[in-house]
Amino acid sequence: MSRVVLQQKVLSENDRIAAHLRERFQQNNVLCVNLISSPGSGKTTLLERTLEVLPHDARVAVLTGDIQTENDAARLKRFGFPVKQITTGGTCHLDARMIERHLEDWKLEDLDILFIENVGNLVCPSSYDLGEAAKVVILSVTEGEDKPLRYPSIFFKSELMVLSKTDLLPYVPFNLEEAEENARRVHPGMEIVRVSCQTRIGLSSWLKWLDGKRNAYLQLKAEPVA
Ligand SMILES: Nc1nc2c(ncn2[C@@H]2O[C@H](COP(=O)(O)OP(=O)(O)O)[C@@H](O)[C@H]2O)c(=O)[nH]1
Ligand SMILES: [Mg+2]
Repeated sequence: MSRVVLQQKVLSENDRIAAHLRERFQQNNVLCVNLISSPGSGKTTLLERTLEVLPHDARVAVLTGDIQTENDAARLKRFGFPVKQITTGGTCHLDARMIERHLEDWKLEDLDILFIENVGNLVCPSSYDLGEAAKVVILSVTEGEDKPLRYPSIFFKSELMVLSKTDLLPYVPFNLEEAEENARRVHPGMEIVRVSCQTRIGLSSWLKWLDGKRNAYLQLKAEPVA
């Protein structure tokens, strides 16, 4: 079997499992958000800042992916919500089967939101549907304004871009407007929030987006299919 044919087979098997996951998320009213970025752009930190402001009885869980360590799960478990590490052992993305397997002993009916922190990479995660309701791409101000042009697929597929680490703007040559323009060239109308997890400025825009997304998701479900 040629490499291309094999890759197509793997992807279509992934799509089949992802479609089943999406159906299960919908049946159980779980909003699933897939966070994607380069390594170190601030995915785990954004989740820490999010979990710390949620009420203790919020029905939220996190699956966090990494090639090697359990460090991110340890950081996120401190907030008392269910968290599981998915260690891929070398694979540069999460796939739908990994999500399915790690959800086995959680009851979806007990959840309102499932966050997935993907493996740090702007290329491979964009090809693997995880059954999420939305992909969110995080771009930090230390990475350069041209990332959306260099990795268009993930910026096109993500509903929201979080421009992170904005507290560092005085120290790095990064043009926010240009980065946003590049993102919207690839994905016209893309939603964008500017956030610093250090000063917490902009976090409310992210939380507002999340809240709006959850409401829209529930509403969409309530509407009968024509
Ligand atoms: N200055 C600053 N540093 C940040 C911010 N968010 C994350 N970091 C730092 O960036 C590094 C990588 O963050 P992390 O959340 O682990 O990135 P991940 O690999 O995408 O999960 C850590 O040292 C964080 O403390 C921010 O808003 N401002
Ligand atoms: Mg992380």
